[in-house]
Amino acid sequence: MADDTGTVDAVVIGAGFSGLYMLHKLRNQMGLTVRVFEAGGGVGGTWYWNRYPGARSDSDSYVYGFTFDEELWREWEWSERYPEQHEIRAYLEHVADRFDLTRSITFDTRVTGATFDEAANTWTVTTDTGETVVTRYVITAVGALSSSNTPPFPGIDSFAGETFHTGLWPHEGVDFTGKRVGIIGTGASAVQAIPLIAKEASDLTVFQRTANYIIPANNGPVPDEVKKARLDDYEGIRERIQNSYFGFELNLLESNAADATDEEIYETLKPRWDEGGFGIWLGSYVDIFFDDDANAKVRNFLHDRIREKVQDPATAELLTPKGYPFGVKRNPLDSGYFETFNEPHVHLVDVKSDPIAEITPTGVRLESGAEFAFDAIVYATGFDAMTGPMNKIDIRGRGGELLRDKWVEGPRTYLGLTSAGFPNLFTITGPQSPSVLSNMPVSIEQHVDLVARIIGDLRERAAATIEPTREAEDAWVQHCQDVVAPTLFQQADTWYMGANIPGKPRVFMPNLDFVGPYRAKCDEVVANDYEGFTITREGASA
Ligand code: N01
Repeated sequence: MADDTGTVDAVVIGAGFSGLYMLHKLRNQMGLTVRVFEAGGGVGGTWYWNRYPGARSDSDSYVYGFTFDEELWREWEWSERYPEQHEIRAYLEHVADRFDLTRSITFDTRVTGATFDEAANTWTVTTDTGETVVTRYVITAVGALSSSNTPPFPGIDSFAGETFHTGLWPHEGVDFTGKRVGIIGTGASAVQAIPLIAKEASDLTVFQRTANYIIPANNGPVPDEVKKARLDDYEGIRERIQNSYFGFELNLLESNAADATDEEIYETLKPRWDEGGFGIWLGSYVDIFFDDDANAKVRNFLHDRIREKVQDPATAELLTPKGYPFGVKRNPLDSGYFETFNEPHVHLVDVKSDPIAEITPTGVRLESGAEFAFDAIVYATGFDAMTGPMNKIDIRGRGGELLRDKWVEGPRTYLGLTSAGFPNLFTITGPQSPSVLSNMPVSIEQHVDLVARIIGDLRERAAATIEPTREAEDAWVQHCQDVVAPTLFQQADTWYMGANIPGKPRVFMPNLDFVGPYRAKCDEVVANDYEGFTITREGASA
């Protein structure tokens, strides 16, 4: 199929990590014609939109990039332990240039719909700029956290000052110097932004609904000898992260917190705390994910650290998470978050006990009647995660079924990559894959490689479509529930559970098989001649 007729082999939605690599794979390596549509004005996805102060990845930079090309991996040098937003965007621009990707990407264009034509076995993709493209394959590379959530507070449009959402930050930046700022939310975005906004604002009020377990990032330059050792170990690092639990070089301990004395707990956790990063979470005792008593031992350690950092006991108490286990809500990493609350111009307001009633022309009013006046309000209120970006698009499969209708009780997929009744539609790091429970670039590479493999096989067989059977899908949905059931993950109100969006079904959305075993499962499906899938030939129906 040719590029210039409105007909292509594949349409990719999104030009972040996933979309860029998918384009490279399909167009450069396999020779397909591909159109990529990207809502932003440049490449980067998450890193195009999330430009709030302090935005950086919580993954160590040496594993926060592509590994599919050794030269690319070697030639890009990150400046710090964690890559900062500008740097990640520059990296992705470099990737786009290096592989000549931009010419196949249409920017400032949002895909509004994709409809499957059962007679032709093609998809018709429409955009908000009025384009229509017919294609054999649709790959959603829309990201799990790209549909920003601003709670529908009454009066939200009445505020006379400036408002910002962390996930849609102005490109030119924001100067808060001398301003009275209110920030709603204390998730990973807020935890990064608050210390920096506090440096500029004359007065900063933080509205907290749920205190988070927050771990030091311990960011800084990486010593030269560490950099060199990593450069010498490309194959090893790649192999280890691909077969790991979470896409990092972190392994859960074989020993249990339940069996450990308080001293042993301290000796195990303190070096991980000092090291910073996810080691205290994803490289710690395995039983903290299953056993609340074991989990409580780690919680106690973390509570002590908060009391060490926050001077005012009442504020420390409010910043201490309660009512849910450690590690089942995404832990933010911080650089001076707790210490910021020692500043006299920074105030913490508990909106769990006294929720926000409305946004007023001058600021925020709580249910108790307490009022706060601001020059600017920052919504650090997160995203309609995982299913949100997919559900924004009118994706119609066989019989005109809308994907969002099919998913009304929660996502239904096979392997988190495909959905029955939606042939040749692939969802990179979609719900029910490890996705957000992993270091994303690792899972993205795995899914992109898998999709390319599937499409290559289909073309070799001159097949028209692939889609999962309802039985395989039902079994996968059940499997995802079975894996999470014995864990503590479902006890907390998290965006993993859809709990941050009023009315969203309460379903644990990621897959908890872990990165390595999930990869092995996908490989097994392919090796078993696409077990669980139906493959049709041209002219045949499923
Ligand atoms: O969003 P969040 P985020 N009234 O959903 C609060 C990734 N990320 O943008 O916890 C009052 O975590 C809400 O309260 P509660 C990362 O995976 C990565 O910070 O629901 N408050 C919460 O405090 C992360 O997990 C990186 O009770 C309300 C906050 O808003 C994910 O993105 C950096 C409210 C939202 O926190 C999302 O993080 C940043 C209401 N009505 C983000 N509604 C890096 O790797 C919501 N809240 C660097």
